[in-house]
Amino acid sequence: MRIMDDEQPPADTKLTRSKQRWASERKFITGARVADDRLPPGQHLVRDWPVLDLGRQPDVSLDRWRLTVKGLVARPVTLDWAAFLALPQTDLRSDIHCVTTWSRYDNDWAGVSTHDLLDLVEPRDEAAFVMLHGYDGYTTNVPLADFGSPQALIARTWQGKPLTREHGGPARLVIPHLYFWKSAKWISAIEFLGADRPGFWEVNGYHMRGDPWAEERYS
Ligand SMILES: Nc1nc2c(c(=O)[nH]1)N[C@H]1C(S)=C(S)[C@@H](COP(=O)(O)O)O[C@H]1N2
Ligand SMILES: [Mo]
Repeated sequence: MRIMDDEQPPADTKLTRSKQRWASERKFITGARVADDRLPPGQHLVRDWPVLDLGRQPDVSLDRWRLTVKGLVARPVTLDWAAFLALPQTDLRSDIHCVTTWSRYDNDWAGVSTHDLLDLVEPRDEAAFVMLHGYDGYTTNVPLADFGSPQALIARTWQGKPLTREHGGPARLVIPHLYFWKSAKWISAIEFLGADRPGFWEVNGYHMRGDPWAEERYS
């Protein structure tokens, strides 16, 4: 299929409308203190792994896959799959917390840590935020400090197997200490910015940072 990197995803869908309504009603906000040190407030545990996206799951073959790193960096780069695999590979285990209230513990990921990616491209001093772009046209923004968390990586496997297309394969971002909408599936570009800019859900009422322990669900 065609890679829809420059096309905006449709904002007027049933999912987008109900999630906009949740934001205006501040649905799922408990105001509770942390239930335990692992499960954030308002979350419940699941054992399966739900699929959530805008309903377009791009089919990006490995030979056409590219990851572009651009913006306020000393050494912008476009990686193909071989170049991505040639970078240091890291194993990380983490929990998932989705803003729709499910959490899933003990996900084993392998891929390139954002720390190693930052070493490669060297963000300029002015860089303070990152915009993530997906092959489906999705965007989401995070502070640079969160992007560079030691737990964050561009994952290509989950539980030892290649990430499936529905979960964002060939490669997706994982930033486990933020709500999972910040973890862009089918990642196509990483853009370093001086000033924060809202991505897809952030335009639609969702938080610019998205810390689950602070219940930063909505803006
Ligand atoms: N490219 C892209 N990434 C995305 C999304 C999307 O629609 N497109 N949805 C986000 C949301 S809202 C969630 S909760 C997680 C879901 O990831 P999963 O389907 O692997 O559980 O992906 C996030 N990353
Ligand atoms: Mo989500």
